[in-house]
Amino acid sequence: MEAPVFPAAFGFHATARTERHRAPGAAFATLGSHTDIDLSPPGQTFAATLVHHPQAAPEGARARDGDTAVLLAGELYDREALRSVLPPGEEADDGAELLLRLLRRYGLHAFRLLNGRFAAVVRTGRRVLLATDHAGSVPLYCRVAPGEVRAATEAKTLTADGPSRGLPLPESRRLPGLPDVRQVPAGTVWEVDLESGTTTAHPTWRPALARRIMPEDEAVAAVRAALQRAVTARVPAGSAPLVVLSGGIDSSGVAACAHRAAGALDTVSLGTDVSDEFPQARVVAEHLGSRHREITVPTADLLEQLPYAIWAAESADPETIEYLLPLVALYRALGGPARRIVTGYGADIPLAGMHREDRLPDLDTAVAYDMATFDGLNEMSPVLSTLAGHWSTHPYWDRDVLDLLVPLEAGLKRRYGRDKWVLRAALADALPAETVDRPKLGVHEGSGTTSSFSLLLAGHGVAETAVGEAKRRVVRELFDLTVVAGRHPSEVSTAEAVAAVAARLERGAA
Ligand code: IOT
Ligand code: MG
Repeated sequence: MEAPVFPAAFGFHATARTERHRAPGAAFATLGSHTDIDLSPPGQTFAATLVHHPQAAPEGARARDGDTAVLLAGELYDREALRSVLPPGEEADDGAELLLRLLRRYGLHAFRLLNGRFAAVVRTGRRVLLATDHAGSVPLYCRVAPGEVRAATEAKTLTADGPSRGLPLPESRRLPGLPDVRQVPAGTVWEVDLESGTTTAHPTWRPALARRIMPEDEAVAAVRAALQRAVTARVPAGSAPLVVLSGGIDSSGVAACAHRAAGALDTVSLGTDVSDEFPQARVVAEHLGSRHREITVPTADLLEQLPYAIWAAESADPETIEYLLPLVALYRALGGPARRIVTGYGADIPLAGMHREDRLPDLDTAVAYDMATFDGLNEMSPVLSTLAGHWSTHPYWDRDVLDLLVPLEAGLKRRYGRDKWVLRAALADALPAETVDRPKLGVHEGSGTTSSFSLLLAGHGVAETAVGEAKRRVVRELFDLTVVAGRHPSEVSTAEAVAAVAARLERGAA
């Protein structure tokens, strides 16, 4: 079976209760149609609002069998393998139904089998399972109290609520300003006893800590094959995917694989009035014969979209937000019908691409650190694009690609004076030589975001040494307004937040 263009659901807000209850309406940042579903057992509640593409089939996001009901936002990439383990006659094509049958066979260990981009809630008898994919790429938040579990793919939908009755939960990220809302960690199933609220964590995936030695040619062939497989699983046959293309090795590699999988390709590049990488992206677009677009967003407009990026990512981490801002601006500027977008995001993490020197110990320190700290940053949240109606997916963070890339010994990542050597070598036949040899430029650099944000702060009198702290405060302020207080980002101004933070810093300094 071919992959559909859109998953059955982009997200959800779900309520499980030991009593009857009418769930409140949810205000998602995700753009789409809402479908209310009711999977309640007699006298109790298991109900949800799904948010989905208007032409998607939201029935695919729910399934039920006896006292077990499943809710699934997002998609699975190893569907064929998953189907192959089910007894004949029990195969299900996809989505929630497939998950339900796997749960029947493996219990909650079914989640250890999944390679996907999803968040799931399962109600089975008196237990509720809350599950994330290996990367936590679809954020999943919850509020747990005795007799009630509420879970949602956007934290902001859990704030409009009555008195606080939060329970202590296993180790998890708290959100600033939302004391009762917890984020289910990446690669984890939380098993909640609905009556008591007692919660047990079951890890389902962790990044490799050991490193693996491989002959050059073997590593190169494995990387090529794994990346192609991951991209193919994300590209529906018969329709051209859209690759967001900077012209760097990561996105160009994804574009080459996507072209190979789909036979046709659309690409788009973002630039600002300050800087762009248009010539580099054009080289790749011409080489692959993609239908290519260039979109220029003025820097001032880009910075005014900070509230949108924070509202979507639900993260107050200033560095991550700076990476995500140009992408959110690009998704919002696309216009036209909703698209399936494939990105090169995430390649820098297992390959230490943000790391710029030659020493292998430092390279592996960067990989180990980044793989230990990505959780909760939400840098791959689908909301970054679904806020404009588009579904995005990240082949470098495919579970099998990560399981290959992370453990490669550092000398394969940095070799012959090249960064990301193994990836460059894997793509040498598929891309122009100048693309394969091009050094790394971060998205925040290529689009001038970092310097424009710094300049805006300097323009408000923030001293150079205080710029980092000022950015942290501006991002937090915008988080409080959009995520915690629930203001729409169109009503929130970056310039005002910057002015307020600059004034406070000045008073503090005086
Ligand atoms: P970067 O690698 O520059 O960009 C990520 C993806 O965004 C690219 O692969 C490409 O698909 C898209 N993109 C970037 N620039 C443009 C553009 N001008 N036009 C169109 N598409 C573009 C940061 C970064 O530098 O992104 N991302 C790191 C990870 C951040 C660190 N996170 C962490 N330690 N947890 C990454 O791995 O991608
Ligand atoms: Mg990159």
